[in-house]
Amino acid sequence: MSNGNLYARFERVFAANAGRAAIRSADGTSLSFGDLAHGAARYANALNALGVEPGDRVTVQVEKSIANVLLYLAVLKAGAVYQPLNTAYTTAEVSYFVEDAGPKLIVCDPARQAEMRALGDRLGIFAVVNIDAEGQGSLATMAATMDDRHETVARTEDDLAGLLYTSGTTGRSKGAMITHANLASNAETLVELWRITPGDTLLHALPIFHVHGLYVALNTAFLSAAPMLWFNRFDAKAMLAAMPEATLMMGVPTFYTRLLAEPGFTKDTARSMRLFISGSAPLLAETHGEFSARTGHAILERYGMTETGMITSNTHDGDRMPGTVGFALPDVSVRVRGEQPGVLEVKGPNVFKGYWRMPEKTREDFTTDGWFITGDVCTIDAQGRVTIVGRAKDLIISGGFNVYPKEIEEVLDALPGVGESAVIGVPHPDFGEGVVAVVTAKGELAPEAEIIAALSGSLAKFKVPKRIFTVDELPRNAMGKVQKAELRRRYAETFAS
Ligand code: MCA
Ligand code: AMP
Repeated sequence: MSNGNLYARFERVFAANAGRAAIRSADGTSLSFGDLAHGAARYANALNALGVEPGDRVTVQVEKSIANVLLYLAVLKAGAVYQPLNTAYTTAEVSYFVEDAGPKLIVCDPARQAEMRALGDRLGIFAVVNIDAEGQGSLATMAATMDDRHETVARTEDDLAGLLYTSGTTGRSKGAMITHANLASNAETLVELWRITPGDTLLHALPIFHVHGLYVALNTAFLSAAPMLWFNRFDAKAMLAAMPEATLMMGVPTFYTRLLAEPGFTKDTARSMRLFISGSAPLLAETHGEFSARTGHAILERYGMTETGMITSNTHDGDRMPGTVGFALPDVSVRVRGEQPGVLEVKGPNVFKGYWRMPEKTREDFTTDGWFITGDVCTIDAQGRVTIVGRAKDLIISGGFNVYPKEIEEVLDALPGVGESAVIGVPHPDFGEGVVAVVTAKGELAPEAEIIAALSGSLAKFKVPKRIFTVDELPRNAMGKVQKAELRRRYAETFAS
């Protein structure tokens, strides 16, 4: 039987393209596909030397770097389970994810080594090593001394490749168990659908701790042998400078609004580009229109989730309709039961295996006939075109990052002087939605800036409300439920530019 390990597919591509450039970054670093294979092997040997065995989780919270890519590949190659964490997460947030996942190894930034070692000691985790923003650190040093041959571990397609945490509207964050087959099917489908070939060059500026930058971008580039121009973070001017050498870009809507804000961004800048893809948050029809007027390119919008990878996409050759997310991918099925609009349900080889050690939560999020319930409220037209019209889940998406109001409200409510709170998302010119909190006072309430500072101690920066408003009372309906729609109306102009 052939090896179901996703890395085994990459390995074949890397071998066939060994001499070609795979990743180039602005600082002059350049790796061929052969270098990727050797680097992944060295890191995999380092993981093994640190005691990592097939099925073990490896928690990774490091700044984006090419070394981080090698680590991702190595975890797959070693048959272990990759658990990436947003670099913005505070130690308090990371503790939960680590405790829940029970990894064999933590890879962190050197600045967090002492904290993570202490956490590791508390949880009985054997090894804590590091990689910094330049790709240096104890793990990198160790990998450099390792053999560059390593036999890719055999995995079945149903074995876990990744454990990606997503928060929920209620309760604790859940680890989505992603299999090798989930990743392989989704990446293969996208390569075909978006016509990605070795002749493409992908601008990669997304973080690689979430599905978009990690699985959608990296896996499709590796499977298709498309080289990447590498950016450790998104910077509109740097993207413009590199764009004439690229053909393909993937980004969240904020990338596109920031590019449009650059007067130097013209049709000429985009002359070699073949395809711009957007996802993770709604792309405003206005942005789509402005982009096409400026560059002549219709942005292709697609839709997905951590639990499912990509679900729908506009087509490569047909209309790319602003405001819609296109059609179910060829091997994916979607439905809305009952009246439209309704909650979209999805089935297919892309759908995850369930939530890590949470069979109850898994059952709740699947229908009895096995469809995953997305929580996105959609319409599906007669041709099968999907439009997202709302969310059944109380979720804010800010610059492509998910913020769950309940989590912020709980932290706010625990602050002295706060009576109760409601956290909402309102239109934001840069982030699409901006996080706003509305609170009532109980006794003496600290000034807005102090509340924001207090929240920043325990919550990732992107979750912290950009504004906090105080009211005498929160608006409630007859059932006593806070009327968030009313609050969103009231504070709609908060970030109006
Ligand atoms: C940074 N800040 C943010 C955000 N990012 N605040 C709210 N929302 C954000 N997304 C904070 C910073 O900490 C800083 O705070 C201030 O805002 C301004 O930072 P700035 O320098 O403008 O930010 P940046 O570093 O340029 O980052 C903006 C960004 C980044 C490039 C848009 O957020 C980003 O890379 N987003 C991509 C997210 C993504 O990959 N999502 C995919 C999820 P202060 O000034 O106070 O220090 S996967 C997914 O959703 C599914 C599966 C799918 O379909 O893809
Ligand atoms: P995550 O939990 O980070 O994987 O985020 C998944 C959620 O992002 C989906 O359930 C949608 O609500 C949202 N999302 C992803 N792509 C799009 C899109 N193109 N338009 C609107 N919402 C999107």
